[in-house]
Amino acid sequence: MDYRDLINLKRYPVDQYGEVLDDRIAAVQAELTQDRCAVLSGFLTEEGIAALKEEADQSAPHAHCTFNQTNSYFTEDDPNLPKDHPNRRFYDRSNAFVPADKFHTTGALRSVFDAPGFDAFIQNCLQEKHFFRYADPLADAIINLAEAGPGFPWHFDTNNYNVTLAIQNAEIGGEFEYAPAIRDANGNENFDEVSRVLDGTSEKVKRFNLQPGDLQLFRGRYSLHRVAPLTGSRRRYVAILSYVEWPNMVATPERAKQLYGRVLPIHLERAGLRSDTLID
Ligand SMILES: O=C(O)CCC(=O)C(=O)O
Ligand SMILES: [Fe+2]
Repeated sequence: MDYRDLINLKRYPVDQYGEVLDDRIAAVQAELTQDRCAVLSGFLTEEGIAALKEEADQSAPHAHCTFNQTNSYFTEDDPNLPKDHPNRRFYDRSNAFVPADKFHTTGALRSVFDAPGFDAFIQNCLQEKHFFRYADPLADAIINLAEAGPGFPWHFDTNNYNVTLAIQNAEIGGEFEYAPAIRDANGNENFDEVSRVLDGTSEKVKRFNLQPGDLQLFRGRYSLHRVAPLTGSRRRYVAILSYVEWPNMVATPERAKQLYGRVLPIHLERAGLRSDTLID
């Protein structure tokens, strides 16, 4: 498909340097600084929304579904801590990813992701110096689908930022909720406020539903966030586009198996060559 039909280039002329694009980038940067979150509303055209929804519907049978229990830190239980410590509060999570290799290179999702100027635009918005596409053939551009259930419970991301494209909302629920910058890079975990968020009594929580066609940039390593539980028969669809700090990075074999249900030769070849796995 032609990206010019899918991306709202009047508002976000990613393929054309100039004043309009500079203004957009500056606005996104300001939002990110203020809130750790920026919503680029109406990033897709109506045709783009319809095409991505169609692609999500078609690819849904290929989703790899997992169910587990997780705390906000994706760590093991620590019986030495008090029972109500955030570390010990586990929530149900159900998750389904359609792996990247299930999407045609000429389909809607890849046509948006591969649009000229798209990567540079995102990099400029995020002001990231080291910025590469995730090189994992299962994971660089995926669709996350959620059916009625617990959503994605409160957590901190293991990666520095997320780039998501809203495709379809659930009938009820599925809002994005977050407490900006609730912990910091200096090891201040702020467990008291984290507990209040988990209890539903924090005043720091912001809440919104993205609309189909919105692009969201979010810094989630220090901002506790969740996708609220959802109900109804319509699935929630978001596309997740992944970038990392280093070239040639792929998931560990364990992670690929867990998230996508498969391991490719590239995961095994690269295993052991990396120092960490900072990608969710
Ligand atoms: O589905 C979303 O909107 C965001 C999910 C999320 O928090 C994540 O993938 O880390
Ligand atoms: Fe997250």
